[in-house]
Amino acid sequence: MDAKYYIGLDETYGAHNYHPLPVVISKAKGVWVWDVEGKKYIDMLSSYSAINQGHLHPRIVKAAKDQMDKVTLTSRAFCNDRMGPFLKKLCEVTGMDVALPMNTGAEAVETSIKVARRWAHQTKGIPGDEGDIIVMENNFHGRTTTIISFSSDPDSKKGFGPFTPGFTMVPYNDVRAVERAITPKTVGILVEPIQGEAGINIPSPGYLKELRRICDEHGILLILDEIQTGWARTGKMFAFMHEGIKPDVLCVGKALGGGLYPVSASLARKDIMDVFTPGSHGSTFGGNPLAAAIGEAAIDVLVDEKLARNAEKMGAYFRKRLEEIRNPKIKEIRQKGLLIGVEFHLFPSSPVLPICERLMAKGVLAKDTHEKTVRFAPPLVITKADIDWAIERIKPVFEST
Ligand code: IF1
Repeated sequence: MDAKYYIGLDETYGAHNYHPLPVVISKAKGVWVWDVEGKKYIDMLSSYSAINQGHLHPRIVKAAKDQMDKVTLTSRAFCNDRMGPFLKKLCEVTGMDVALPMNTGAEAVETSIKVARRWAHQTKGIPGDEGDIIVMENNFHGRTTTIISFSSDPDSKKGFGPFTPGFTMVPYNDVRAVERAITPKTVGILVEPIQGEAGINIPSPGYLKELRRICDEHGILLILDEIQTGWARTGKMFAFMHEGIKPDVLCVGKALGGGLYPVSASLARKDIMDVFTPGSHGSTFGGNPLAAAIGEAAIDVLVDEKLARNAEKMGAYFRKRLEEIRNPKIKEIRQKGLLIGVEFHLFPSSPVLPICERLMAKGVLAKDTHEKTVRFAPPLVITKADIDWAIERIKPVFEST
């Protein structure tokens, strides 16, 4: 069966909520994927940073297989022998006190919103239906009804109302705007350390530190969404570690599942998380033994293989190689570790999608973001030789754009 056959099935039987590049992947290993016709590509997206450890990392696959022979699901009606060790490791690697395991990123964000609101209700006396969370323009935190309620992207929202109130939007990377937006009803600030979907939008150095200061001064919570920036992607285990600060609430997901399974969590200071009581929040699958075994192995690989350090080194090398490409239509390269955006001047006359299609034809899988930026976020196990292989193919495409 060729690619057309599978794409036809998707189009006939699937909802039309995506416009994927027309490549049908049937096999993967490390930084490489193969399509149904056997053509090899380098994966420069890593499923939006969910495969930082590389496809089918043997240690994570083994952990999953071993666990599948024991027990995979207990629900939280009972305890299991994998969740505790997993949560302990999760707290140690993030520096947070306690964790609440969920499955998808959106659930981790929802959990964080709920814990922050209830904390403000109980400790600050803000009435239960009046708490306000400050969010940023061009944010991306997921797809639930509440989360899209505070999106500034009309595509994500149109027709999906009524929306959840309780969010105030300010421009990203604008400390003064945050200060101006604070009222006695403010619960906290929800922010991505780098805005992924907005086009690899890197704030000024010190931004998170300033937000930390504001939160301390006003007694409100700093809620960081590190679902995309976490797990070594930017050259540190978490992006907040670049600024020597700590959040009050932290959302993690994506690569915590090692590319095998959806595993996410909301982590917080103990006194904050204590507002959750039995019955107030939960998930059938959150913290299940299979997820916990995979999550533990996913963390072990990141730590033991020093993937943060590799992301830092390979990110700098990738950037240097991209900077060698000469084309006045390249407006800017934004890079932190192996989260890289190359913005073109082309938009709005033409979006960068055709560039990604031409890269695909050459064997490089990358995805555009917001029509003017090509994003590169390869698995963090990438080597110099892999980057050279990619650059050899990226260069002619970028030069002739
Ligand atoms: C899709 C984007 C990336 C995220 C941050 C929470 C979530 C995400 C910072 C929700 C998810 C994904 C969703 C995916 C595409 C992808 C994405 F383009 F949409 F914005 F990475 F850049 N916080 N991001 O980036 O996590 O519930 O999906 O597990 O197709 O919607 P989720």
